[in-house]
Amino acid sequence: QSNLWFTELQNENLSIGLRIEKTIHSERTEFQQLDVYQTAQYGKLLVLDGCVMTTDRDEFVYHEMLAHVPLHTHPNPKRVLVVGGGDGGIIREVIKHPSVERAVLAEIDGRVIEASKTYFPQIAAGLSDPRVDVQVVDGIRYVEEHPGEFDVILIDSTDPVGPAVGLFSKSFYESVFAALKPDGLMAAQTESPFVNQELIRRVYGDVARTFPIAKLYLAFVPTYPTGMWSFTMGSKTHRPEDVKAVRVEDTKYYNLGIHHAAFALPNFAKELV
Ligand code: AG3
Repeated sequence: QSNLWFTELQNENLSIGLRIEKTIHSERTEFQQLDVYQTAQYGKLLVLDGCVMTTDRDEFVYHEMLAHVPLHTHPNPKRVLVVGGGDGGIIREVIKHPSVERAVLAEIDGRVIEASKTYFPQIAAGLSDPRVDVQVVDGIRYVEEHPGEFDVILIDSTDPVGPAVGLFSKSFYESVFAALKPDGLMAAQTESPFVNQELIRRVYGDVARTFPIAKLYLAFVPTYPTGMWSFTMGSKTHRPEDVKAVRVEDTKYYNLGIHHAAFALPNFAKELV
């Protein structure tokens, strides 16, 4: 076996290591460093600027939880926007919902989309669905230019450094609010409650000042920093606790019990909201 290891330095005191069988792809795009590795433990691994984006074996947790929790909270989601998410994993879950008529992907880096189609075909599969409109654009501008259009907006960003900083700002959540219909809702990935407390506190506060309903929920993603991952939902009218039944059965993590359990916060995380 090889003695090559991929290490993500998650902060100055913490890292995750994965044994690499081979480097599959490596390039500097216009926006970021993009690498694909074959790992021994988790299958193929997609890395942007040194950070784990997704792996073949654990991608389902994050993609299902960022898509199905908000989509089930909306009684009839027809038009959905995904900001970021160029690998296509969120789109794949979104189009499992029969009510969805159109799903737009607004990804700034077209190379991420291409790399995913080439190396992660089972994650990127949904990108060629006729209901999906793939736009290689700045998601912030796209949201600003489409007021009142969407039932659900999902923000599948990288960490709040580099190209994604603007996706964690109060002004962005305000444009997301404006881009939603009168009963629309949004969800964003918001990092780990073990190591990103300040970020979660600030983002939750900004979302709660923008939307009448704000919620934090959690899932276990093995390859992200600490494994405990948070998502922040902002909703104009619909409440996640009112969900009575699941409309999509073809899932490996999400189900009705998980939908409700995800909003139960440990005491240390309650203090962040
Ligand atoms: N979005 C990235 C989540 C952040 C991971 N952070 C990290 N590894 N430091 C994932 C994109 C998947 N569609």
